[in-house]
Amino acid sequence: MITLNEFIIEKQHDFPEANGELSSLLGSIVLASKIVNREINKAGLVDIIGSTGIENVQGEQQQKMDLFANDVFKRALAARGEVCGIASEEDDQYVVFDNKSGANNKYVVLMDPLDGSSNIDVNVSVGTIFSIYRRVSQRGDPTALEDFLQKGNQQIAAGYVVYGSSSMLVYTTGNGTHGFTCDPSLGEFYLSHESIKIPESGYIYSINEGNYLMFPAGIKKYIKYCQEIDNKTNRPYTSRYIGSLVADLHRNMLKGGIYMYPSTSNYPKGKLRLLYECNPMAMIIEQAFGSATDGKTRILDLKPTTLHQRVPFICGSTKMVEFLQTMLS
Ligand code: P6P
Repeated sequence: MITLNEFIIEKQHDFPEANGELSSLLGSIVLASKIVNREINKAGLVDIIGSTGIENVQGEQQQKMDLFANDVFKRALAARGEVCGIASEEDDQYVVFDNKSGANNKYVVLMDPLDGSSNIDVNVSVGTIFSIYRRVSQRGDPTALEDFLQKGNQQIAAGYVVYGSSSMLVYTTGNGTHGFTCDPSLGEFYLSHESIKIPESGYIYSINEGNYLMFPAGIKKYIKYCQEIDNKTNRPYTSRYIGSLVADLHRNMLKGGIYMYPSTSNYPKGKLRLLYECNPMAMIIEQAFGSATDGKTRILDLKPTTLHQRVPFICGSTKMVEFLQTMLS
């Protein structure tokens, strides 16, 4: 039974030049996720569910838990002192740590502190998503927007926490994707899924079919394909969609499947955010031998232009993603 912190330290030795800063940064994320996990597990008992009545930069109703999680992760990252800046789904602008030590730090973190938070009130799994880069601006200078607008293929680490029937932290530093399950009696994450490999194909498709009439023709064609009787299984595919990206992607990564959030008339560029949802999830899924595209281009190769930009997002089992793309071209 190896703990997450032991695993992080052990894997640090994979990077000869590592001097513990990334391990320390990951440790602050682990600490914050334990605090958020504790509050989510008793959300119905304390005044922390429901909306704040404030609309966030995304134009969505900010949930009380969104603000709580955002604050916990930012304070944990600031306290550990390894980052020079943070960008969050919940904040319009990125946060700069410009005190003397902050300006000398070499990492930036982008995060969706609580994805799918509207599900909390009905006890459906939610998640945290994070992405870590080395800054490109000069150490000692103020953190710059360019530090955050890097291609996803420049990430040095990415991960998510799924607060579900059990809570898991799944992350990669580019040497495979590994999963850790929280033992609530100890509040400790233990290695439970080393080197996750998504089945190269599967029979689960995840999409909000309520938007069917708004989908591009190729997506409609693929959904109809999934609903035909498959000659191997003699049944149609299974539709599984719970409206929580982390939970939907986590299930599909373990069982095989495809998640789609294409462009619609409500979201002409897609709904999901490139920097702190699609890029980290794409790195995680690719390190588990899956694929992630916007329907044409590999997600990790997209050049970001704005902090909160949205992209169409298709990810999961490689053969399923590749087959869908033949219907989109
Ligand atoms: P819809 C949650 O708000 C989220 O960002 C993802 O977690 C989820 O997959 C998607 O949006 C759900 O969106 O439009 O289907 O409710």
